[in-house]
Amino acid sequence: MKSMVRTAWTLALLLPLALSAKQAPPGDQPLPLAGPRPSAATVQAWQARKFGLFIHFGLYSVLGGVWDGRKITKGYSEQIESFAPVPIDQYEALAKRFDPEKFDPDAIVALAKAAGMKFIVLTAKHHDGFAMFRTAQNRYDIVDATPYRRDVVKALADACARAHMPFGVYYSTIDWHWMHGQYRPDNDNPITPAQADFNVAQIRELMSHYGTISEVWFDMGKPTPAQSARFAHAVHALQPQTMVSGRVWNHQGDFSVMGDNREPDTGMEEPWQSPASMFPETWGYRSWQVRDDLPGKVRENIARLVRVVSAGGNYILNIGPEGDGSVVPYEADVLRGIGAWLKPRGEAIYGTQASPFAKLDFGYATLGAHTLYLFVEKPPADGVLRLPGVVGTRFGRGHVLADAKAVVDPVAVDASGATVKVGNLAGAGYMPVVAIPFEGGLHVRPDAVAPGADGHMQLDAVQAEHFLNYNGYGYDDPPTPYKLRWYALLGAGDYQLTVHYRDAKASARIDVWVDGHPKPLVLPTREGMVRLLVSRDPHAQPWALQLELTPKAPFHKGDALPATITSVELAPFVRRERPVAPAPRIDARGGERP
Ligand code: H79
Repeated sequence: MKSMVRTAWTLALLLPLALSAKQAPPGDQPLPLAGPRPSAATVQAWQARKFGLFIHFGLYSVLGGVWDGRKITKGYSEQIESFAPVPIDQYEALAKRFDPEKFDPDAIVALAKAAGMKFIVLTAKHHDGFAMFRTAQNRYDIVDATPYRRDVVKALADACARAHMPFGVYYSTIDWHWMHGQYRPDNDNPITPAQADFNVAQIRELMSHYGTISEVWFDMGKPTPAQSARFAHAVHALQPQTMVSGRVWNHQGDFSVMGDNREPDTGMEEPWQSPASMFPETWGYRSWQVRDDLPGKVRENIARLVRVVSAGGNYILNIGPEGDGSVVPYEADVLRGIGAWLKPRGEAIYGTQASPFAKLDFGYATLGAHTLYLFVEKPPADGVLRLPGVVGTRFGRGHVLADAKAVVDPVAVDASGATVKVGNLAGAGYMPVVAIPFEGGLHVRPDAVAPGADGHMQLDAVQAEHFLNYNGYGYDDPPTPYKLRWYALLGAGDYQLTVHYRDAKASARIDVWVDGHPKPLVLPTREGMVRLLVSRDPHAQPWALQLELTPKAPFHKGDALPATITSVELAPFVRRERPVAPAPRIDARGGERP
């Protein structure tokens, strides 16, 4: 069953078309966001950071993926308690051996800086329920239960404050200590009312004693919508500017989180983050992990960082320190390797916007205020980088970052877009970055669908840009589409629009947006088609009609399209005036004149 759910989830990501309204739990409507929330300026600053350090450190680090002399290969090593499984009393007894004398918060902050990372998130409490901070809720914490007796969250929070490094905490809402080992393989446990109270009490501690918390990385469990809202509110009530992760579930977060080691493949309008581990098999320290090909690991993470940033997200890369608190040398080397690449190329990453291009055959792009950055993953044989859809943009002369010798020709623009020829990039290192300044705006026309010879046009769901809601009812709940967008090469005029759909909810209502103007549409049956007369806006961009389908406004975060849209047809609508036939003129002889 679990693998079926997972397959469905993967398919849903690969094939947004497979998403359908019927996958959402029946009758559940996401709660609107209430109470104080981070300001637009906070969200912008959070988004601008782009690259951060995740640290999985806890009692499990002592075991390093080994129990009873066996390498535990199943599950992540931070979850060894459930996967070995380790008898609860023996797991809890690990606290007496937990003495991370080599944990050096200032050195960790310095390492993050050397990697070019702009924020740090530490596991304050993972699923094992062991608090890496002093809690008054029980004695299962690093101060009360270990010989170390020091508050690691506090030590790292203070080191971050000294270095002006934003600091956040990971907090799992499940707790095997509390739940006495009710393990579920996907950690989608319901949260009891008493445990929710316990969580809120610990969240208050974390939000009260550790200075400014940049984000709370809630994870796992299957809280009710009301519990998710309560957890988010517990954070915001004390620190309204703290960003809450989408894994508080039920669309109550301030940013969306992709699956572990996952990236989105569709457009994102929300702030979002992609969480990554050094090796997909574990986040916590695994002593027997094979760590080879250091340069390959550095390149893999540069590529992931670039992909995520070019899609508009933040990349948070994890290290798993050993039980004595030391950072695994290989992992430190990976971070320093990324930093060596990033330092001279930072302007292409930090503070940039997502790529304006849906796809580039040579690699990726990001957008600065006055500069387009091109990341050349696969240098074309002819050295020509093609930028489809660019129109009416005044480019300056480009250059290659960190390589003063590489020659970049002037940008040429023609009907199919812009091209720029780049000289030999052999000296520019891995993933060369070409920076091309522009004046005013950069104008890119997205892919548009052309009509057939009769002016009739069919827009299939596969051709649409899909916008998805993430972090719904738990880790295995697939993302749901809330917007489809197409561009159609149609001129001014009126069009008969036909929406084909299936799996519609009862009395489903959507809005059909043409050139930014909505028109309501009711989907009358469970499956079928429905027509609407629409007009192009003569003041909109003349080159194409923009069509969007959304839930009926006002819709809020988490609402999904109430049906699976399969296609939309557009046909020119000619107003047939009832022909006023000229009265036949009768000649004198009674015959009609021609
Ligand atoms: O803290 C890390 C994980 O321990 C936590 N999220 C990240 C940041 C997490 N807990 N549960 N899950 C993620 C969801 C379950 C994921 C699974 Fe698996 C991955 C189920 C199957 C593959 C874990 C690994 C269980 C079996 C293998």
